[in-house]
Amino acid sequence: MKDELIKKAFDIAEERYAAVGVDVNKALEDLQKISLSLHCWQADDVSGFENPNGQLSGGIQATGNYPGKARNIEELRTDVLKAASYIPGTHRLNLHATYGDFGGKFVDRDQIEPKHFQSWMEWGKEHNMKLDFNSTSFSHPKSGSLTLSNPDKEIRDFWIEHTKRSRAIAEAMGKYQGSPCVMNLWIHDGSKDQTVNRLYYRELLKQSLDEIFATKYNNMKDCIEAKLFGIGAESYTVGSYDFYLGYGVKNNKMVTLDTGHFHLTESIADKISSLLLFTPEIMLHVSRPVRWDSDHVTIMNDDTLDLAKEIIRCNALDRVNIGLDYFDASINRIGAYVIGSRATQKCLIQALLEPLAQLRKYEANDQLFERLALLEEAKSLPWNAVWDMFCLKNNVPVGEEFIAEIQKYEVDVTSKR
Ligand code: RNT
Ligand code: ZN
Repeated sequence: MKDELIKKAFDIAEERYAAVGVDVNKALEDLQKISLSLHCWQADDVSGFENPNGQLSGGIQATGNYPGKARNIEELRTDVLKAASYIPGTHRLNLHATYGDFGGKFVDRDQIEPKHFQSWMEWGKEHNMKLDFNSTSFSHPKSGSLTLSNPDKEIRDFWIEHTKRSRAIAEAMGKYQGSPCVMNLWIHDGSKDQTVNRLYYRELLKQSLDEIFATKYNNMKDCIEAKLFGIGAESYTVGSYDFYLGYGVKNNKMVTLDTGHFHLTESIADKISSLLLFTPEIMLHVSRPVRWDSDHVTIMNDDTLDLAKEIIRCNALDRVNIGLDYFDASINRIGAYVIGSRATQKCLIQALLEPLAQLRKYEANDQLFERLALLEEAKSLPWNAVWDMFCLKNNVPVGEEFIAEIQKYEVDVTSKR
C-alpha cells in the first residue's frame, strides 16, 4: 500500500478522534510499549525437542497435519523470527521446558537446568526477544492423569523437582535478560469420571505448590493457570479456577486466565477488574475456544475486544501480561502466529482509542442513552487507519500484504521440510 494513502487516512482519523477527545498519537505510543508473549508451541504443534516423536498428552490436542512444522530448534527459531517480522512492535517468546537445547541427548524433566536454555537466552538477547517460561508436566510417561497431585509420592516428587527446576531456569532467564521472566504453571491433573476424592487431590496440589514456591526469587514471576476441563479429564480438574484463585490471593501469585478455560458464555474480561484488586498481576493466555477449549487461532472478535477494553479501562497495562496460547496444525503455522498476534494488537488499539473520558462523563451524569450511543459510534471510528500507521511506523507489512510474504516463505522454506 502507498505510504501517502496511509498517512492521509491517518490524518483524517486523527481529526475524527480528536473530536471525541482521543489523542491518536498517545494510543500509538501506548501500543508500542505492549509486548505480547508469543507461545513457541504454535510452530511445532506442542511437540518440543525432548522427544519430537512423542505423543501429545494431558487433555490438549493439536488437530491437523499441515505440512512444514518446525522439526528442530533451528527451524523453530527461524519460524518464530519470520512470524515476528510481520508483527509490529517488540515481543517476548514463551518457552516450554520441553524446548530446551538438549544437544541430542535425552534429559529427563527432573534433570533440566539453566544450561539447557543458555543458547535460548543468547538467541533472545541477539534478537531482542525477552523470554518467558513454562514447566511441562504433560506428554511424559509419568504424566498419567495426576502429576503434582498424585498420591504416589515418588511421582509427585518427580514433578515437584521438575517444577522447582523450571523456576530456577526462569530465574536464570530473568537475570540474564534484565527483565523478569514470567513462569506459568499449568498441569492437566484431573479425572475422566466422577471422583470421590476431590478434596484429597486438591490438598496434595496445595502442598506441592507450597513446596515449589518455598524458594523466593527476584528475577522471575510465578503464575498459576486454571482450567475447567480437558479431554479425558471431563469430570474433575484439580487445578480449577476456584482453587487457583484462592491460592493466588492467599499467596500473592498471579493467576493465568486462558480464554479457553471457562464455560463458553463466561466473560473473561469481567474477571480483570476483580483480579487486579486481589492478586499482584495477571497473566493472559489469549486463545479462541470454538465449542470447547479448542485452541483455534485468536481473532478480532467480541471476546478479545472486551478483554482488551477492560485492560485499558482499568489502566492496567503495567499489571497485565498478555500471552497467546493456541495451536492450529491445520493451516500455515507462521501465518497462524501473525493472524493471532495482529488480531490481539488490533483489539488493543481499538481499546486505546476508546473515547473513555466522554463515556465516563455520560455515565457519571446518568446519561445512559448517550453512553450507549457513543459506545456504538466508537465501533466505526477509523481505528484501522491508526493501526495501518502503526504497521507502517514499525516497518511491517500493512493490511493483507503479509499473506503473499508468508506464501513465499512456505514455497521457499516450510514446504521443503
Ligand atoms: C492447556 C493450557 C496450557 C497449554 C500450554 C501448552 O489447556 O492452556 O497453557 O496450552 O502450556
Ligand atoms: Zn493456556
